[in-house]
Amino acid sequence: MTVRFPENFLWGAATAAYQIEGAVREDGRGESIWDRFAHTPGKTYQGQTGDVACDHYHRWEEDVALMRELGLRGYRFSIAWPRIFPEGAGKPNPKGVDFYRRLVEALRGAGITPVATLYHWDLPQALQDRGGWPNRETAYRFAEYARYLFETLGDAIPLWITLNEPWCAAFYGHLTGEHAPGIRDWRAALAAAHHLLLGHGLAVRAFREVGVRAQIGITLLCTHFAPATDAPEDRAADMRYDGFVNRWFLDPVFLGTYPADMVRLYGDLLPPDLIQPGDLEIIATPVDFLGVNYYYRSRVAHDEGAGPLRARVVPPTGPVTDMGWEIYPQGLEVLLCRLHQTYGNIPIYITESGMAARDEVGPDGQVHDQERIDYLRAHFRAAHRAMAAGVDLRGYFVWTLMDNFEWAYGYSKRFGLVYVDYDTQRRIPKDSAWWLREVIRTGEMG
Ligand code: JSK
Repeated sequence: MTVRFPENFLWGAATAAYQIEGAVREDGRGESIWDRFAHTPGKTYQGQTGDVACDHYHRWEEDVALMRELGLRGYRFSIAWPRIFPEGAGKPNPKGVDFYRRLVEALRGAGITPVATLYHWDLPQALQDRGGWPNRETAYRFAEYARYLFETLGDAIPLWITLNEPWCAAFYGHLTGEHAPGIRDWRAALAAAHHLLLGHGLAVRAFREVGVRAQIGITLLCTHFAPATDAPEDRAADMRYDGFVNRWFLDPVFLGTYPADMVRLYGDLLPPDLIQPGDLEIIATPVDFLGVNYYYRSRVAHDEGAGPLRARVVPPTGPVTDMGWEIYPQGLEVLLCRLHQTYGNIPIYITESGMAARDEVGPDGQVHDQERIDYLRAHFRAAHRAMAAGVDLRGYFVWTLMDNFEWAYGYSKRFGLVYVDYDTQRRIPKDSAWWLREVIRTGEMG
């Protein structure tokens, strides 16, 4: 069956500042929690850091030219808060703003729609020193930073995203400690999650107040969960995991409530003064679209010993990526249809979807990543089925434009459409990049 996407479908690729830019001490950039975390021994693969990464801060012109050559229609990047406000607040740093202004102008000149994420995990360390996301004040600092960018770059960027994957920022950052700032505490994680959402809502309000002629949304990790078996206790565990990862963020943004089952489950992990009167109204300030990051399915089993969730993820049985993540395209269709049913007919962009593979440059100088092509094709088809079922899907951004710093995994995981040789910074488009170019050009994938 031929699958055809609409003419104006926004096909693109995504990146994030700390994962590609490097130049961490240039032009007045302040320290971020990821600089501090990556430079702490034992936190990342082989102690790797984003100090240089893909050197995109210096090579952005070449990178925009590459995107144009690949026929991308959209480019999702993130703005590094510590480049704009090196101390988190106070006086903005004009050189930081200039970098993103030049990038946005170059993208528009190349016919590529810029999509900017305001927070992709690189909190200014100065704000961490004052308590970070578990401190309510951080939400207000975020809204001030956001407002400044709306005033300076607002109309030049058609799509704005407040937060990327607040689940990861809150729970990898403050519960498992796998990400910056490396805290391990349920209360801190839940406080961080609430203040991230509050910061989101305040930023959306600032966007409306400034009157930016553009659209704004939030990007949430939407994982497809399924019970490990049909047993009632596994089904209940599956519900809890879904509440933990998906509903805890979707419900407040789109329904204006935290899920009651999870509020009960968390009990006194949620102190009475955390969620203040009016917070949920702010968080539920209407957005223009939802960004969905979809990677895999997790199957969940009841586990009485597994903390407050009493649930654990069981190892996948099907095919997996180099991250060990199950390849399950069907989950994307189910998820999109469920979002549509539960939260209404909201415009959706897939803001991340992709896979890590053990890519290598072959003797012919090319990178033959057939498994990534297969992965993308299957997921594009799943997205298309959801559209046929009525989901208002407007675009699809592959994670990621080029191999980059994959957080705790350092440079050991390659998700890129473009291969990066870190010794020379040479970019080599993989077969998947050329394949995607044809999909974009024709709107079909045979
Ligand atoms: C890739 C984490 C942002 C960008 C990329 C996916 C990820 C994820 C994605 C969690 C998850 C799904 C949560 C529930 C339960 C535990 C980055 N995204 N990326 N990294 N992590 N599961 N255990 N197996 O680099 O910067 O689901 O998972």
